Amino acid sequence: MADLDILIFPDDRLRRVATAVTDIDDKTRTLVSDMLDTMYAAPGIGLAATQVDVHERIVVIDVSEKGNEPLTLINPEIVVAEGRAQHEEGCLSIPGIYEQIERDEHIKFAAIDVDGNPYEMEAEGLLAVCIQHEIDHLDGKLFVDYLSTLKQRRIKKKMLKHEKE
Ligand code: GNR
Ligand code: NI
Repeated sequence: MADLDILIFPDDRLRRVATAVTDIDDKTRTLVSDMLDTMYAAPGIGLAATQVDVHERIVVIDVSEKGNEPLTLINPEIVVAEGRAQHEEGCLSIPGIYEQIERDEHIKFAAIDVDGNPYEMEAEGLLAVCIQHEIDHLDGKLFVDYLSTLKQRRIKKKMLKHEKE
């Protein structure tokens, strides 16, 4: 059971663009396992490798009520998107901040699982929101980037104030 440290906004390392995974080895499987432990312990419904300072395209998600349906997304890509919907989002890297964000409502995504098998899946609701939030992390983007510059400035100030405490 490994509990990894999560980077907190406005850490510059959250802005790095992650590189594609080329082979899934024991190191990858250990990282995925540690990321799942960290996500469940937080607790959160998703975690991108970027958040634990590993800049590879790896995401774990579990939006189930019981927290017993882990998904691993390696090199995830959205292949179809339809509609727009607003949802309240939070982020383990921006604790205490919750805002309404507009995203694609229905998506189809492609990814590779932890055994190296490619798969495609359709998603809507919270799962669709979470996948887009996590892929943004891999691209160095955060949900606060969609807010007004005024709100962004307030959030950054609040985070830096809490950091000093
Ligand atoms: O735990 C999380 N909850 C959440 C709620 C609404 C929209 C997105 C998320 S993801 C977040 C965990 C996290 O920061 N993942 O990067
Ligand atoms: Ni996040």
